[in-house]
Amino acid sequence: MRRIRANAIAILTVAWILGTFYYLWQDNKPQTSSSGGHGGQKVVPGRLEIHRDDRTIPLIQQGQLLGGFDEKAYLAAKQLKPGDDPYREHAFNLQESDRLGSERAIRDTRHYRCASLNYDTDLPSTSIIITFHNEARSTLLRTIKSVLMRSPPSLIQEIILIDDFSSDSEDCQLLSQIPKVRCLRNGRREGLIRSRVRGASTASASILTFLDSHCEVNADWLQPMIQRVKEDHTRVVSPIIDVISLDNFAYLAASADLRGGFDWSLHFKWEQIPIEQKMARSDPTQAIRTPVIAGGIFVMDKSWFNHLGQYDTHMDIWGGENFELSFRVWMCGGSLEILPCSRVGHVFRKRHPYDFPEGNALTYIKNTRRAAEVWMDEYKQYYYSARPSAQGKAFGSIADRLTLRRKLNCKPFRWYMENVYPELRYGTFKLSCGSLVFSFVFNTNYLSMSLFRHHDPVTQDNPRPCRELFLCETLVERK
Ligand SMILES: [Mn+2]
Repeated sequence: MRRIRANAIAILTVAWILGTFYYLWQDNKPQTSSSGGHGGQKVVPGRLEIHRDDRTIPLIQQGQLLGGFDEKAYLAAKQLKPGDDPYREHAFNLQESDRLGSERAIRDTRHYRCASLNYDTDLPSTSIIITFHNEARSTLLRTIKSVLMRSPPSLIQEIILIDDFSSDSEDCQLLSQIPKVRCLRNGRREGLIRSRVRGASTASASILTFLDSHCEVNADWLQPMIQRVKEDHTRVVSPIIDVISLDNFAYLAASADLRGGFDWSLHFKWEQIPIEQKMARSDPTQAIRTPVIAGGIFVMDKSWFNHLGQYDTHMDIWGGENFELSFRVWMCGGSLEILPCSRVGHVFRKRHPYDFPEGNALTYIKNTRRAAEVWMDEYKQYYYSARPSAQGKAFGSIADRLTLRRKLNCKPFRWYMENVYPELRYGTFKLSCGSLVFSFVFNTNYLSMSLFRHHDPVTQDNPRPCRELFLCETLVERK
Protein backbone atom coordinates (compact mmCIF):
# COMPACT_ATOMS: atom_id res chain seq x y z
CA MET A 1 0.00 0.00 0.00
CA ARG A 2 2.79 2.41 1.01
CA ARG A 3 4.62 1.56 -2.13
CA ILE A 4 1.61 2.36 -4.30
CA ARG A 5 1.14 5.67 -2.51
CA ALA A 6 4.80 6.59 -2.96
CA ASN A 7 4.60 5.78 -6.63
CA ALA A 8 1.46 7.85 -7.02
CA ILE A 9 3.13 10.83 -5.35
CA ALA A 10 6.16 10.47 -7.58
CA ILE A 11 4.03 10.33 -10.72
CA LEU A 12 1.96 13.34 -9.67
CA THR A 13 5.12 15.30 -8.88
CA VAL A 14 6.65 14.61 -12.26
CA ALA A 15 3.36 15.48 -14.00
CA TRP A 16 3.20 18.75 -12.08
CA ILE A 17 6.74 19.64 -13.05
CA LEU A 18 6.16 18.86 -16.71
CA GLY A 19 2.93 20.86 -16.66
CA THR A 20 4.68 23.87 -15.13
CA PHE A 21 7.45 23.70 -17.73
CA TYR A 22 4.96 23.54 -20.53
CA TYR A 23 2.95 26.43 -19.16
CA LEU A 24 5.99 28.67 -18.77
CA TRP A 25 7.28 27.71 -22.15
CA GLN A 26 4.05 28.50 -23.94
CA ASP A 27 3.57 31.71 -22.08
CA ASN A 28 6.96 33.12 -22.76
CA LYS A 29 8.69 31.61 -25.73
CA PRO A 30 12.23 32.79 -26.28
CA GLN A 31 12.20 35.92 -28.36
CA THR A 32 15.72 36.93 -29.08
CA SER A 33 18.33 34.65 -27.77
CA SER A 34 21.23 36.81 -28.72
CA SER A 35 23.80 37.71 -26.21
CA GLY A 36 26.19 40.54 -26.31
CA GLY A 37 27.95 42.96 -24.12
CA HIS A 38 31.50 43.95 -24.42
CA GLY A 39 34.51 41.73 -24.60
CA GLY A 40 34.34 38.10 -25.50
CA GLN A 41 30.70 37.54 -26.03
CA LYS A 42 29.04 36.40 -29.17
CA VAL A 43 26.31 37.96 -31.20
CA VAL A 44 23.48 36.06 -32.82
CA PRO A 45 21.69 37.28 -35.97
CA GLY A 46 18.45 37.97 -34.01
CA ARG A 47 20.03 41.17 -32.79
CA LEU A 48 20.52 42.56 -36.26
CA GLU A 49 18.04 44.66 -38.12
CA ILE A 50 16.99 43.19 -41.40
CA HIS A 51 16.15 46.05 -43.71
CA ARG A 52 17.70 49.44 -43.66
CA ASP A 53 18.11 52.07 -46.29
CA ASP A 54 21.59 52.80 -47.44
CA ARG A 55 22.88 56.08 -46.16
CA THR A 56 26.59 56.19 -45.65
CA ILE A 57 28.23 58.85 -43.61
CA PRO A 58 31.65 60.11 -44.45
CA LEU A 59 34.08 61.35 -41.85
CA ILE A 60 33.00 64.89 -41.16
CA GLN A 61 36.31 66.53 -40.49
CA GLN A 62 39.54 66.60 -42.34
CA GLY A 63 42.79 68.47 -42.03
CA GLN A 64 45.30 68.70 -39.23
CA LEU A 65 43.41 66.42 -36.92
CA LEU A 66 46.30 64.13 -36.14
CA GLY A 67 48.92 66.81 -35.47
CA GLY A 68 52.43 65.43 -35.74
CA PHE A 69 51.35 61.82 -35.48
CA ASP A 70 52.81 59.62 -38.22
CA GLU A 71 49.94 57.29 -38.95
CA LYS A 72 51.64 55.34 -41.73
CA ALA A 73 54.67 54.50 -39.62
CA TYR A 74 52.49 53.57 -36.65
CA LEU A 75 50.46 51.07 -38.65
CA ALA A 76 53.36 49.75 -40.73
CA ALA A 77 55.40 48.84 -37.64
CA LYS A 78 52.90 46.12 -36.72
CA GLN A 79 51.78 44.19 -39.73
CA LEU A 80 50.52 40.66 -39.89
CA LYS A 81 53.29 38.41 -41.20
CA PRO A 82 52.47 36.30 -44.24
CA GLY A 83 51.28 32.90 -43.11
CA ASP A 84 50.19 34.05 -39.62
CA ASP A 85 46.68 33.22 -38.47
CA PRO A 86 44.85 36.59 -38.65
CA TYR A 87 42.55 35.58 -35.74
CA ARG A 88 45.17 34.30 -33.34
CA GLU A 89 46.11 37.43 -31.46
CA HIS A 90 42.87 39.40 -31.30
CA ALA A 91 40.09 36.87 -31.95
CA PHE A 92 39.03 38.93 -34.96
CA ASN A 93 40.36 39.11 -38.50
CA LEU A 94 43.40 41.36 -38.14
CA GLN A 95 44.18 41.21 -41.83
CA GLU A 96 40.80 42.75 -42.63
CA SER A 97 41.17 45.42 -39.96
CA ASP A 98 44.61 46.39 -41.29
CA ARG A 99 43.33 46.44 -44.85
CA LEU A 100 40.55 48.90 -43.93
CA GLY A 101 43.04 51.43 -42.68
CA SER A 102 42.36 54.05 -40.05
CA GLU A 103 39.18 55.52 -41.40
CA ARG A 104 36.24 54.64 -43.59
CA ALA A 105 32.70 55.70 -44.32
CA ILE A 106 30.00 53.69 -42.54
CA ARG A 107 26.23 53.51 -42.83
CA ASP A 108 24.15 55.88 -40.78
CA THR A 109 22.08 53.24 -39.01
CA ARG A 110 19.77 55.55 -37.02
CA HIS A 111 16.06 55.96 -37.52
CA TYR A 112 15.59 58.75 -40.09
CA ARG A 113 13.86 60.94 -37.51
CA CYS A 114 17.01 61.11 -35.43
CA ALA A 115 18.73 63.27 -38.03
CA SER A 116 16.27 66.12 -37.50
CA LEU A 117 16.57 66.28 -33.69
CA ASN A 118 18.12 69.35 -32.12
CA TYR A 119 20.42 69.44 -29.15
CA ASP A 120 21.46 72.26 -26.82
CA THR A 121 24.20 74.41 -28.25
CA ASP A 122 25.91 74.64 -24.88
CA LEU A 123 26.34 70.95 -24.12
CA PRO A 124 29.19 70.25 -21.69
CA SER A 125 32.30 68.50 -23.00
CA THR A 126 33.33 64.97 -22.10
CA SER A 127 36.46 62.97 -21.36
CA ILE A 128 36.51 59.78 -23.42
CA ILE A 129 38.08 56.89 -21.51
CA ILE A 130 39.33 53.94 -23.53
CA THR A 131 41.05 51.07 -21.73
CA PHE A 132 42.80 48.31 -23.62
CA HIS A 133 45.20 45.41 -23.34
CA ASN A 134 47.10 44.43 -26.50
CA GLU A 135 44.59 45.96 -28.89
CA ALA A 136 45.37 45.82 -32.61
CA ARG A 137 46.85 49.14 -33.75
CA SER A 138 44.57 49.57 -36.76
CA THR A 139 41.45 48.90 -34.66
CA LEU A 140 42.48 51.19 -31.82
CA LEU A 141 43.41 54.01 -34.18
CA ARG A 142 40.13 53.65 -36.06
CA THR A 143 38.25 53.95 -32.75
CA ILE A 144 40.09 57.16 -31.88
CA LYS A 145 39.79 58.70 -35.34
CA SER A 146 36.09 57.96 -35.56
CA VAL A 147 35.61 59.79 -32.25
CA LEU A 148 37.64 62.79 -33.37
CA MET A 149 35.98 62.97 -36.76
CA ARG A 150 32.36 62.22 -35.91
CA SER A 151 31.98 64.36 -32.79
CA PRO A 152 31.66 68.12 -32.54
CA PRO A 153 35.20 69.15 -31.50
CA SER A 154 33.87 71.32 -28.68
CA LEU A 155 32.40 68.22 -26.99
CA ILE A 156 35.67 66.32 -26.85
CA GLN A 157 37.69 67.57 -23.92
CA GLU A 158 40.23 64.77 -24.23
CA ILE A 159 40.66 61.10 -25.04
CA ILE A 160 42.32 59.21 -22.19
CA LEU A 161 43.87 55.90 -23.18
CA ILE A 162 44.63 53.48 -20.38
CA ASP A 163 47.13 50.94 -21.59
CA ASP A 164 46.59 48.01 -19.25
CA PHE A 165 50.14 46.72 -19.40
CA SER A 166 50.18 45.75 -23.09
CA SER A 167 53.32 44.00 -24.34
CA ASP A 168 54.32 46.99 -26.48
CA SER A 169 54.14 50.30 -24.62
CA GLU A 170 54.47 52.20 -27.90
CA ASP A 171 50.98 51.10 -29.00
CA CYS A 172 49.67 53.72 -26.61
CA GLN A 173 52.59 56.14 -26.25
CA LEU A 174 52.82 57.03 -29.94
CA LEU A 175 49.11 57.87 -30.03
CA SER A 176 49.59 60.65 -27.50
CA GLN A 177 51.09 62.70 -30.34
CA ILE A 178 47.51 63.13 -31.59
CA PRO A 179 46.01 66.35 -30.21
CA LYS A 180 43.65 65.74 -27.24
CA VAL A 181 44.90 62.15 -26.81
CA ARG A 182 46.59 61.25 -23.50
CA CYS A 183 48.17 57.95 -22.66
CA LEU A 184 48.41 56.37 -19.21
CA ARG A 185 50.11 53.03 -18.82
CA ASN A 186 49.57 50.64 -15.92
CA GLY A 187 52.73 49.20 -14.39
CA ARG A 188 51.04 45.81 -14.12
CA ARG A 189 47.87 44.15 -15.36
CA GLU A 190 44.94 45.72 -13.53
CA GLY A 191 41.94 44.78 -15.68
CA LEU A 192 39.16 46.88 -17.10
CA ILE A 193 37.64 47.96 -13.81
CA ARG A 194 40.65 49.46 -12.03
CA SER A 195 41.87 50.90 -15.35
CA ARG A 196 38.61 52.76 -15.82
CA VAL A 197 38.71 54.11 -12.28
CA ARG A 198 42.23 55.36 -12.94
CA GLY A 199 41.10 57.01 -16.19
CA ALA A 200 38.07 58.59 -14.55
CA SER A 201 40.08 60.03 -11.68
CA THR A 202 42.35 61.92 -14.05
CA ALA A 203 39.53 63.12 -16.38
CA SER A 204 39.11 66.87 -16.52
CA ALA A 205 35.63 67.09 -18.06
CA SER A 206 32.44 66.91 -16.00
CA ILE A 207 31.06 64.04 -18.08
CA LEU A 208 32.71 60.65 -18.57
CA THR A 209 32.34 58.57 -21.72
CA PHE A 210 33.56 55.00 -21.45
CA LEU A 211 34.36 53.42 -24.78
CA ASP A 212 35.75 50.07 -25.84
CA SER A 213 38.95 49.92 -27.90
CA HIS A 214 37.49 48.23 -31.02
CA CYS A 215 34.64 50.54 -31.95
CA GLU A 216 33.57 53.00 -34.60
CA VAL A 217 31.18 55.72 -33.58
CA ASN A 218 28.33 56.72 -35.89
CA ALA A 219 26.83 60.09 -36.89
CA ASP A 220 25.87 62.36 -33.96
CA TRP A 221 26.57 59.59 -31.49
CA LEU A 222 27.60 61.86 -28.65
CA GLN A 223 25.03 64.68 -28.55
CA PRO A 224 21.99 62.57 -27.56
CA MET A 225 23.89 61.01 -24.65
CA ILE A 226 25.35 64.24 -23.32
CA GLN A 227 21.97 65.94 -23.67
CA ARG A 228 20.23 63.30 -21.52
CA VAL A 229 22.91 63.45 -18.85
CA LYS A 230 22.90 67.23 -18.87
CA GLU A 231 19.13 67.25 -18.27
CA ASP A 232 19.41 64.82 -15.38
CA HIS A 233 22.80 63.95 -13.97
CA THR A 234 21.53 60.70 -12.41
CA ARG A 235 20.93 59.13 -15.82
CA VAL A 236 23.49 56.69 -17.10
CA VAL A 237 23.08 56.31 -20.85
CA SER A 238 24.23 53.91 -23.54
CA PRO A 239 24.06 53.96 -27.32
CA ILE A 240 22.59 51.17 -29.41
CA ILE A 241 25.58 48.99 -30.04
CA ASP A 242 25.83 48.08 -33.72
CA VAL A 243 27.79 45.06 -34.83
CA ILE A 244 31.11 45.17 -36.63
CA SER A 245 31.73 41.73 -38.10
CA LEU A 246 34.77 40.05 -36.62
CA ASP A 247 35.38 38.35 -39.97
CA ASN A 248 35.03 41.04 -42.61
CA PHE A 249 34.50 44.17 -40.48
CA ALA A 250 31.16 44.93 -42.16
CA TYR A 251 29.20 47.51 -40.15
CA LEU A 252 25.76 46.05 -39.37
CA ALA A 253 22.77 47.79 -37.78
CA ALA A 254 21.52 46.32 -34.52
CA SER A 255 17.80 46.16 -33.79
CA ALA A 256 16.44 49.25 -32.06
CA ASP A 257 13.92 47.25 -30.00
CA LEU A 258 16.27 45.67 -27.53
CA ARG A 259 17.32 46.35 -23.98
CA GLY A 260 19.77 44.72 -21.60
CA GLY A 261 18.64 41.77 -19.51
CA PHE A 262 20.11 38.84 -17.66
CA ASP A 263 19.39 35.46 -16.20
CA TRP A 264 20.05 34.27 -12.69
CA SER A 265 23.54 33.08 -13.49
CA LEU A 266 24.24 36.77 -14.18
CA HIS A 267 24.75 36.21 -17.84
CA PHE A 268 24.01 39.34 -19.87
CA LYS A 269 21.70 39.12 -22.85
CA TRP A 270 19.88 41.41 -25.22
CA GLU A 271 16.14 41.00 -24.99
CA GLN A 272 13.04 42.47 -26.61
CA ILE A 273 11.46 45.46 -24.90
CA PRO A 274 8.31 44.17 -23.11
CA ILE A 275 5.31 44.39 -25.38
CA GLU A 276 3.41 46.96 -23.24
CA GLN A 277 6.38 49.31 -23.33
CA LYS A 278 6.79 48.77 -27.03
CA MET A 279 3.15 49.63 -27.66
CA ALA A 280 3.48 52.77 -25.55
CA ARG A 281 6.41 54.03 -27.63
CA SER A 282 5.04 56.44 -30.16
CA ASP A 283 8.37 58.07 -30.86
CA PRO A 284 11.23 55.84 -32.09
CA THR A 285 13.77 58.42 -30.95
CA GLN A 286 12.69 58.06 -27.29
CA ALA A 287 15.05 56.67 -24.66
CA ILE A 288 14.61 53.01 -23.71
CA ARG A 289 14.74 52.14 -20.01
CA THR A 290 17.02 49.19 -19.47
CA PRO A 291 17.46 46.96 -16.39
CA VAL A 292 21.19 46.57 -17.09
CA ILE A 293 23.71 47.95 -19.53
CA ALA A 294 26.16 45.85 -21.51
CA GLY A 295 28.86 47.92 -19.88
CA GLY A 296 31.36 48.51 -22.67
CA ILE A 297 30.08 51.89 -23.83
CA PHE A 298 28.22 54.42 -21.70
CA VAL A 299 28.12 58.04 -20.61
CA MET A 300 27.87 59.13 -16.97
CA ASP A 301 28.22 62.36 -15.05
CA LYS A 302 31.59 62.40 -13.32
CA SER A 303 30.39 63.61 -9.92
CA TRP A 304 27.56 61.05 -10.03
CA PHE A 305 30.11 58.34 -10.86
CA ASN A 306 32.18 59.38 -7.85
CA HIS A 307 29.18 59.83 -5.57
CA LEU A 308 27.96 56.30 -6.37
CA GLY A 309 31.32 54.74 -5.56
CA GLN A 310 32.89 54.47 -9.04
CA TYR A 311 33.40 50.73 -9.45
CA ASP A 312 34.07 47.79 -7.17
CA THR A 313 37.85 47.83 -7.59
CA HIS A 314 38.21 44.37 -6.08
CA MET A 315 36.75 42.94 -9.25
CA ASP A 316 39.39 41.59 -11.60
CA ILE A 317 40.07 41.87 -15.33
CA TRP A 318 36.61 41.80 -16.91
CA GLY A 319 33.03 40.71 -16.36
CA GLY A 320 30.27 41.27 -13.82
CA GLU A 321 31.10 44.93 -13.29
CA ASN A 322 28.18 45.94 -15.51
CA PHE A 323 25.74 44.19 -13.14
CA GLU A 324 27.26 45.78 -10.08
CA LEU A 325 27.09 49.21 -11.70
CA SER A 326 23.56 48.67 -13.06
CA PHE A 327 22.09 47.48 -9.74
CA ARG A 328 23.84 50.29 -7.92
CA VAL A 329 22.62 53.00 -10.30
CA TRP A 330 18.99 51.88 -10.14
CA MET A 331 18.89 51.04 -6.44
CA CYS A 332 20.69 54.20 -5.33
CA GLY A 333 18.54 56.74 -7.12
CA GLY A 334 19.60 56.81 -10.78
CA SER A 335 18.41 55.24 -14.01
CA LEU A 336 19.78 53.45 -17.06
CA GLU A 337 18.80 54.17 -20.64
CA ILE A 338 19.63 53.14 -24.17
CA LEU A 339 19.35 55.99 -26.65
CA PRO A 340 18.24 54.89 -30.13
CA CYS A 341 19.62 58.02 -31.80
CA SER A 342 23.11 57.24 -30.61
CA ARG A 343 24.86 54.39 -32.41
CA VAL A 344 28.31 52.93 -31.90
CA GLY A 345 29.70 49.93 -33.76
CA HIS A 346 31.61 47.34 -31.75
CA VAL A 347 33.48 44.19 -32.76
CA PHE A 348 31.75 41.38 -30.84
CA ARG A 349 34.05 38.43 -30.39
CA LYS A 350 33.51 34.77 -29.68
CA ARG A 351 36.32 34.47 -27.16
CA HIS A 352 38.58 36.66 -25.08
CA PRO A 353 41.86 37.09 -26.89
CA TYR A 354 43.75 37.71 -23.66
CA ASP A 355 44.54 35.71 -20.53
CA PHE A 356 42.80 35.95 -17.19
CA PRO A 357 45.54 35.41 -14.60
CA GLU A 358 43.16 33.34 -12.46
CA GLY A 359 41.24 31.79 -15.32
CA ASN A 360 38.27 33.14 -17.20
CA ALA A 361 35.53 31.28 -15.35
CA LEU A 362 36.97 31.88 -11.88
CA THR A 363 37.28 35.60 -12.50
CA TYR A 364 33.70 35.84 -13.75
CA ILE A 365 32.45 33.93 -10.73
CA LYS A 366 34.41 36.04 -8.30
CA ASN A 367 33.14 39.27 -9.86
CA THR A 368 29.50 38.23 -10.18
CA ARG A 369 29.55 36.72 -6.71
CA ARG A 370 30.67 40.07 -5.32
CA ALA A 371 27.82 41.77 -7.20
CA ALA A 372 25.30 39.21 -5.88
CA GLU A 373 26.56 39.35 -2.28
CA VAL A 374 26.50 43.13 -2.10
CA TRP A 375 23.34 43.96 -4.04
CA MET A 376 20.96 41.03 -4.46
CA ASP A 377 19.81 40.47 -0.86
CA GLU A 378 17.71 37.31 -0.46
CA TYR A 379 17.51 36.98 -4.26
CA LYS A 380 21.12 35.88 -4.34
CA GLN A 381 19.87 32.35 -3.64
CA TYR A 382 18.68 32.21 -7.25
CA TYR A 383 22.13 33.18 -8.43
CA TYR A 384 23.62 30.35 -6.39
CA SER A 385 21.00 27.93 -7.66
CA ALA A 386 21.81 28.88 -11.24
CA ARG A 387 25.53 28.82 -10.60
CA PRO A 388 26.15 26.20 -7.90
CA SER A 389 29.87 26.24 -8.63
CA ALA A 390 30.02 29.79 -7.21
CA GLN A 391 29.41 28.48 -3.70
CA GLY A 392 32.64 28.13 -1.83
CA LYS A 393 34.68 30.20 -4.30
CA ALA A 394 36.69 32.99 -2.70
CA PHE A 395 35.48 36.50 -3.46
CA GLY A 396 37.37 38.68 -0.99
CA SER A 397 35.99 41.17 1.49
CA ILE A 398 32.88 43.13 0.55
CA ALA A 399 32.76 45.21 3.75
CA ASP A 400 33.60 48.45 1.92
CA ARG A 401 30.87 47.96 -0.64
CA LEU A 402 28.28 47.14 2.03
CA THR A 403 29.25 50.30 3.86
CA LEU A 404 28.86 52.24 0.64
CA ARG A 405 25.40 50.74 0.09
CA ARG A 406 24.34 51.75 3.59
CA LYS A 407 25.83 55.22 3.27
CA LEU A 408 24.01 55.85 -0.02
CA ASN A 409 20.81 54.55 1.53
CA CYS A 410 20.06 52.38 -1.48
CA LYS A 411 16.78 50.57 -2.03
CA PRO A 412 16.49 46.78 -1.56
CA PHE A 413 16.83 44.38 -4.47
CA ARG A 414 13.14 43.57 -4.08
CA TRP A 415 12.40 47.14 -5.21
CA TYR A 416 14.56 46.59 -8.28
CA MET A 417 12.70 43.35 -9.07
CA GLU A 418 9.32 45.01 -8.70
CA ASN A 419 10.00 48.30 -10.43
CA VAL A 420 12.85 47.84 -12.84
CA TYR A 421 12.85 44.22 -13.94
CA PRO A 422 9.48 42.62 -13.11
CA GLU A 423 9.87 40.41 -16.19
CA LEU A 424 12.62 38.44 -14.50
CA ARG A 425 10.98 35.32 -13.20
CA TYR A 426 12.23 33.72 -10.08
CA GLY A 427 11.83 30.53 -8.25
CA THR A 428 13.81 27.36 -7.87
CA PHE A 429 13.06 23.85 -7.00
CA LYS A 430 15.29 20.93 -6.41
CA LEU A 431 14.87 17.25 -6.98
CA SER A 432 17.20 15.01 -5.13
CA CYS A 433 18.01 11.53 -6.11
CA GLY A 434 20.57 9.68 -4.06
CA SER A 435 23.38 12.13 -3.46
CA LEU A 436 22.61 14.03 -6.63
CA VAL A 437 20.54 17.17 -6.65
CA PHE A 438 18.89 18.51 -9.76
CA SER A 439 18.29 22.18 -9.32
CA PHE A 440 15.87 24.01 -11.60
CA VAL A 441 15.89 27.77 -11.84
CA PHE A 442 13.37 29.85 -13.70
CA ASN A 443 14.90 32.48 -15.87
CA THR A 444 13.34 35.28 -17.89
CA ASN A 445 12.38 33.18 -20.83
CA TYR A 446 13.71 29.75 -20.29
CA LEU A 447 14.39 27.27 -17.58
CA SER A 448 17.85 26.23 -16.67
CA MET A 449 18.90 23.16 -14.82
CA SER A 450 22.00 22.37 -12.90
CA LEU A 451 23.20 19.22 -11.27
CA PHE A 452 25.30 19.02 -8.15
CA ARG A 453 26.02 16.79 -5.18
CA HIS A 454 24.35 17.01 -1.81
CA HIS A 455 26.34 18.71 0.90
CA ASP A 456 25.24 16.24 3.53
CA PRO A 457 26.47 12.79 2.67
CA VAL A 458 23.98 10.02 2.20
CA THR A 459 24.36 7.56 5.03
CA GLN A 460 23.05 4.11 5.72
CA ASP A 461 20.58 5.59 8.21
CA ASN A 462 19.42 8.23 5.82
CA PRO A 463 19.30 6.66 2.41
CA ARG A 464 17.77 8.50 -0.48
CA PRO A 465 16.81 5.86 -2.97
CA CYS A 466 16.62 7.15 -6.46
CA ARG A 467 13.11 5.91 -7.08
CA GLU A 468 11.71 8.38 -4.62
CA LEU A 469 12.33 11.67 -6.28
CA PHE A 470 11.11 14.33 -3.94
CA LEU A 471 10.68 18.04 -4.00
CA CYS A 472 12.97 19.88 -1.62
CA GLU A 473 11.69 23.33 -2.21
CA THR A 474 9.04 24.92 -4.32
CA LEU A 475 9.22 28.59 -4.77
CA VAL A 476 7.61 29.31 -8.05
CA GLU A 477 6.23 32.77 -8.29
CA ARG A 478 4.81 34.25 -11.38
CA LYS A 479 4.47 37.89 -12.20
MN1 LIG B 1 34.77 44.71 -26.64
